[in-house]
Amino acid sequence: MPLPTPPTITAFERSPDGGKGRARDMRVRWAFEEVGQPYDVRLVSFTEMKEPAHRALHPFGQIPTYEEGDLALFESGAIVFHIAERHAGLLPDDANARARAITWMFAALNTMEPPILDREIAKLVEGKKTWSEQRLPLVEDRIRVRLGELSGRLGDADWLDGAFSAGDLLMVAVLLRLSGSGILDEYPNLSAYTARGQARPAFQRAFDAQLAVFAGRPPTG
Ligand code: GTB
Repeated sequence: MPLPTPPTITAFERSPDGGKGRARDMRVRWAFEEVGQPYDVRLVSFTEMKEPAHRALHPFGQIPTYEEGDLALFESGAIVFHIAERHAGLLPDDANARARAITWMFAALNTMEPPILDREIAKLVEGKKTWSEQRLPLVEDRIRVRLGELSGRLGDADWLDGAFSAGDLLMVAVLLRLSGSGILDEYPNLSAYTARGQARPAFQRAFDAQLAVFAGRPPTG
């Protein structure tokens, strides 16, 4: 019996961070690792991402995408949700607990990630503008508001709602975008929470797999 063909995702052929876990294929890789689903990776260049063949998979010309048989998906959150729905381990069986875990997935992507992304744009894209120095503290304070609220909700729990779920996976992936900023360190329970996520063997396998792509390659391209 031939083995079923694993799903294929796309990832950067060259990454600005050299594969240190920031690009959004990382959260998809992590979800696969959590549920024990093998996957293939097709690396795409920045040029290829904007070509019609890739845009047929991803209308915005980005990574990650997901292909399995005649199903093609884009959006890391939708892909993680798809994986979590089809395999045990990332969403609870109880209907209400499952709905709450899905709510945390949305909270990670719709409430926490936008101000964090705004900070990256403020630094990387707008960093040389004359007004950047005035704007950045405002952006960072908006992040602090959300982190304070999240920190209050998490309290001293290990995970956001009972057992580790796809909600935690996305939340940790989003919070990790603050690594090196010092902002997360202001919230010890959130620092400990992200460290707990990073310590999961599935996270480690995903991180190592993403990093391995870039071994010996320059970080951008
Ligand atoms: N909402 C979409 C999703 O969640 O899947 C966003 C997808 C997205 O932003 N993809 C980025 C992309 O393809 C890669 S993840 N960018 C190329 C383009 O738009 O042309 C963003 C990212 C990339 C690299 C780093 N890094 O190296 O630090 C961090 C984050």
